[in-house]
Amino acid sequence: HNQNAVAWFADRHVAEGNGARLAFQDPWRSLTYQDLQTATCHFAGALRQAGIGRERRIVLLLHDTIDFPIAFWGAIRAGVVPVPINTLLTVETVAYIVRDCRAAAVVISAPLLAALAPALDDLRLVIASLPDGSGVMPADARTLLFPDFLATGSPDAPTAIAPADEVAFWLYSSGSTGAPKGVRHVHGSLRFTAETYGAQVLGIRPDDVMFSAAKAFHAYGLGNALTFPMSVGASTVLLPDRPTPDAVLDVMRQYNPTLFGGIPTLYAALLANPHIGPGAGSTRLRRCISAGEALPADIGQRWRSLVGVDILDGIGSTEMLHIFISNSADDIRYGSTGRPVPGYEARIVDEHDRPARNGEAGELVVRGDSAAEGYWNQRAKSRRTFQGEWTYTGDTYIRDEDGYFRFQGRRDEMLKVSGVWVSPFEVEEALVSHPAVLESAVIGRRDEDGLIKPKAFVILRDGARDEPPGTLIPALQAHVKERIGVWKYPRWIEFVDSLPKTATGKIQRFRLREV
Ligand code: 3SK
Repeated sequence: HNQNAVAWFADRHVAEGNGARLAFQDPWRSLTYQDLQTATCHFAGALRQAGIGRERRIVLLLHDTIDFPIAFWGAIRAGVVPVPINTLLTVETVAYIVRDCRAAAVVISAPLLAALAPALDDLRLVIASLPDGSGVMPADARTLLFPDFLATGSPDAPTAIAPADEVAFWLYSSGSTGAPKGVRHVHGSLRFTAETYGAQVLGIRPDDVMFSAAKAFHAYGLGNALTFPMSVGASTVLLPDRPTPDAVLDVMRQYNPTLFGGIPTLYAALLANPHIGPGAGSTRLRRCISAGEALPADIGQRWRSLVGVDILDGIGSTEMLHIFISNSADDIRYGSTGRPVPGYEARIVDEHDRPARNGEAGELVVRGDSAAEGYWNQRAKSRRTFQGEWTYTGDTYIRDEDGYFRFQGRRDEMLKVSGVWVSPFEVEEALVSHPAVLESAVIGRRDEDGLIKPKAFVILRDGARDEPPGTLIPALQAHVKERIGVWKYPRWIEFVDSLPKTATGKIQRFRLREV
């Protein structure tokens, strides 16, 4: 039978008589599984009509509205490869990606058009999505409004017959250095992540309502908001705007989601919000998950006591599509990333690829069937990352005596201080456990003798002050020494109002090193 992912994730529910179930809602519109099937058939037909054939790429530069799943699944239905990308990228990066993947068209949220227009110069077809699905005349001849584009496609467009191993979509992974890399994922990987993490850790059920503050263009958000709910015929609430704490709390109160996907920075900001309380405003919240970077223990514990729900912290990667190590509902150890998700294997290796002993830091490598096929046109990088069945993550981890994995930092961010490895993350975690600290980022800086020592950038909580003046820095240094060891304390502490982050909330330490 056809292993095109759209058959299992979308059409199956209609065939089983569940077409009337709600699949997606955004602030303006909602979509049942039947509506989704019809709209994606139109989208596939419209691509065909526009002469965009099998395996061509189309870039999705979309906010989270119901046009996102229509374009993503419509392309997959046609055998065309959707490439969702981050809506916050600079015009230069968008131009690079559009060229790199040789996009045949772009589907773009209309509010982004003006700023990103120079990146789209060479495209023949631009499909503009207005947030509320309404119509405004397009600016030029090659630009079509989303509904007008859909109308050009016959709803009888056939679904491309695809094996599970055919590339279905790409994501772009932006490391701390170098140009973003096109990560090519196959149809079968979507189902694998849904049947492993989605079913066994998130524990998603047909009656769930999911809300992912992490956006659908990111692998974490894509699983949370699109594939996991669709794997069981559940529904998703989409928030097109930036997930500020106030916007998130509004969604929680309005839609009462049962599941919530966030990232540590957002959980920290929500905890600092005066309106945070039981269920974070939802009367039905039953499970929260976190990824993107390691969740400091203190944030998990405070969330548990204020909101009344645990946060299951895990780690995934764009290359592995979703989370492969995680805490789970019956096995939570705050401060750790948990243990391998059933279906995945993980090990830690030293620089000679030998297994590290328990407690010894090394690179995390992982095996599981959702690994990407490779990077597009980046052979050397593909060979470093995808070695046989194992994917090298570039993250430094230790496994403790009880088998729990603990994040130490990116491989290239670990600090050797006085001959001993220091994890920037461990120092950051110690700092945020101080009541005055909201967030922190730690990098290595050379002292007057040219030796590397930790330096911290710190955002203070509202109301926290250096009072009496000059006392807070020594207090924070003493706190870190006491918690994690005297040699690990930050020799310099700089108070800042914000930290450089990726769109998904990961601290960009390399940008702090440039300051
Ligand atoms: O950063 C993560 O932990 C993550 C999780 C799921 C999917 C993708 C990523 C990068």
